[in-house]
Amino acid sequence: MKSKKMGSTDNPKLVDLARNTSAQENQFMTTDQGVKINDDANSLKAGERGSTLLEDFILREKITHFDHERIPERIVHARGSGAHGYFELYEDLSAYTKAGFLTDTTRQTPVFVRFSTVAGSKGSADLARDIRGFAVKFYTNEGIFDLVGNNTPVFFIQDAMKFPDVIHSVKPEPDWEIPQAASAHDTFYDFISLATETLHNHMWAMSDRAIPRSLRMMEGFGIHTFRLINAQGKPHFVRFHWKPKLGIHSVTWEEAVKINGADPDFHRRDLWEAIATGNYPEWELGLQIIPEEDEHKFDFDLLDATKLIPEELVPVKIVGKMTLNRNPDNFFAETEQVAFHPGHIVPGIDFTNDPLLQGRLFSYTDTQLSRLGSPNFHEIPINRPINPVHNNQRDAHMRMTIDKGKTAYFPNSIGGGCPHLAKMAEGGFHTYEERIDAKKVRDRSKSFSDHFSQPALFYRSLKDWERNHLVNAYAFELGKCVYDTIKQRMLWLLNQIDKDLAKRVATKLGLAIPTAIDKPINQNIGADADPKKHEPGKVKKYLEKSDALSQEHIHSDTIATRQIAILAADGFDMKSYKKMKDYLEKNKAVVTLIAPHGGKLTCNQQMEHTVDAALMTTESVLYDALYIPGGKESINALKRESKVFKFINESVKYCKALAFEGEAAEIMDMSAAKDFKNDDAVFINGKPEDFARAIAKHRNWKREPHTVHIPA
Ligand code: HDD
Repeated sequence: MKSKKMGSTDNPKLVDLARNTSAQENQFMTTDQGVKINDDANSLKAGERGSTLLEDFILREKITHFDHERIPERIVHARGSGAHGYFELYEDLSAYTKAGFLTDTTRQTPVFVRFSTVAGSKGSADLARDIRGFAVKFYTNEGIFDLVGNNTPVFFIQDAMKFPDVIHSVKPEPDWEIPQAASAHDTFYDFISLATETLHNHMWAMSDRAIPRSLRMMEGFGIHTFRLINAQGKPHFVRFHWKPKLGIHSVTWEEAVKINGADPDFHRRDLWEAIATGNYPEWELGLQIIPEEDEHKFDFDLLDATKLIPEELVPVKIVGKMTLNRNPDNFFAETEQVAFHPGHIVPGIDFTNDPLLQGRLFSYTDTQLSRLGSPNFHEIPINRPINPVHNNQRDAHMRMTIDKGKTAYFPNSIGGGCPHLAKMAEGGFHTYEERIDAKKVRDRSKSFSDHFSQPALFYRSLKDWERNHLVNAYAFELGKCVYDTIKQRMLWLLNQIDKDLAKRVATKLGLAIPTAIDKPINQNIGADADPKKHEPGKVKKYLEKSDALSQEHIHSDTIATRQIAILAADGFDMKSYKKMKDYLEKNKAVVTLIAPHGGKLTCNQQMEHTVDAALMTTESVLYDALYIPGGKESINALKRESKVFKFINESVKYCKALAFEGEAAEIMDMSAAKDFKNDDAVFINGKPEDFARAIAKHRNWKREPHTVHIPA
């Protein structure tokens, strides 16, 4: 493996993008036609107070361009954040695939990643309860491979035919365009309670996975079963996983709501700042590889995107690592114009008959035509491969390439038969020759009809704190619905999944669980299909639980990039402050000095310290932990600030690590923290390393049941 890490100068994709970048330094301002401009503030007029002249080409050009600056936002995943990086392979996988980026361990393959929420508009807030998109574009030497996944291992529906329905149901309701970036409304629950295949992914959406602490702290999944094909043509089924090196962490729903107000760009900022400060996010690539002969050995269908393959049944083989080490230069040019497509595959990877994947293969090119405006979207710098492109596709809007020669057809003799075809041995793509002997039907396999076993497995596998959050999420979301019939249908379904879950949600809703419902609940089926054939079956317990489904399963002991709030006022104790700050910063945490006022603070050693944020400009929910150094004068000043108590109480309530030094104990005694002196993550005159250890654990969830009385 290459030891040197791919940086900005040797990343072939970044070198390729540099061909199109433009910097303004020391340049004259010109029109789009290159004419130098000497007044950019005043239009051309018939006299100082006269009307503007149509002749003013500078004004016309500027306004015309502005008028057309917007393109349609993505129909789903409109809100997103992107970054560049590279992928490196740990071991040669040629036993399974001939894809170069999965066989050549000396290569580093450039990637561009876009994370997104699904339902909200481009300008919506980052902490919506939602699935996160996790789309990776690999610029391989053999062409582009896009792994267009999510942060959950399953999807809402089994067949692409229902995609417009599930999306229409979750998007704002069409009459009043409410609610924005939220699933908590009637149309969504109307749909999902009638289409029971949605229940598994929905349960992930109700879990903490849907409110990540950071885009850098979530898993990614390719979801569908794909095929790997080796050089001998032998296939294996595969599912792709991304495992974050920082562990999987979330905020609570109450925090999410507050963060959306305090910093709607919380995730975008976090990703950007981590990369800008050299704390490069990393994920390991994992593969679940299944021999073709094992296709039917599971209690579920590998082609069903609403089912995961428990890691206990097929372990995830870690094969490589992705590092994101460069922010985009221009959001629109890169993050907005990037066009992913699950149909962008390279030799060595192939599709399966998963009916959801099959439909996606149509949708993604189609959507770029209206979003980016032309079949030439592959020429947009962020989308073009790093290897050469030659074919007989020609013309259309905004064609950039100037194709030379007389021929644009194949076969030809005038052009010497070029571009010529590649044999398989020369890297020509060859579709896996799957044997098919079937009737053409509009139907779904009965092997897709188990809709309850995996949501039940998911619920059983969560830790107590995760289950509590999930129950609250259901209660919140259903509580926002207006129609009792919808809530009851959901309760009835939850009861099929897990009695404890249904009971707890019902209690919070103040509703009884119905013993029967008056509507058929599975409307997946076509009019002629036999409803009996498609009725969701009872819960099967093929596995008691899967530890991998709990967020506790990936740990990290680092505090790098963790945001630590230090509250202080003039006269704070320099010695203890410095000791803590130095330790945290040495371990790459981000320390923010917050004070009742902006400008400078003077410590008890009469030194000046720059205030990073005035109390009024920031909120505790934006930080991972809180530290208050001693110093009599400082503590007396902090006692007069109600926001200080908001900081402490919220930090206690949301189970964060807190440290108090010297006189700060007096403030602690005036706050909700006073009842938590023996808490594992609360420190009075504690050691910085113990505080750091508690921060690395993210939260002390054991505290949570004891914080219900805190009105934060
Ligand atoms: Fe999709 C975008 C992920 C099913 C149709 N999808 C989109 C993006 C992600 C996913 C991450 C954003 C890519 C970006 O950042 O630009 N979609 C998924 C996953 C699915 C899935 C993991 C199921 C396993 N999608 C799916 C279906 C259809 C679509 C079944 C249609 C039949 N998806 C689209 C789209 C989008 C899109 C409308 C909107 C913008 C775009 O494609 O480029 O075509």
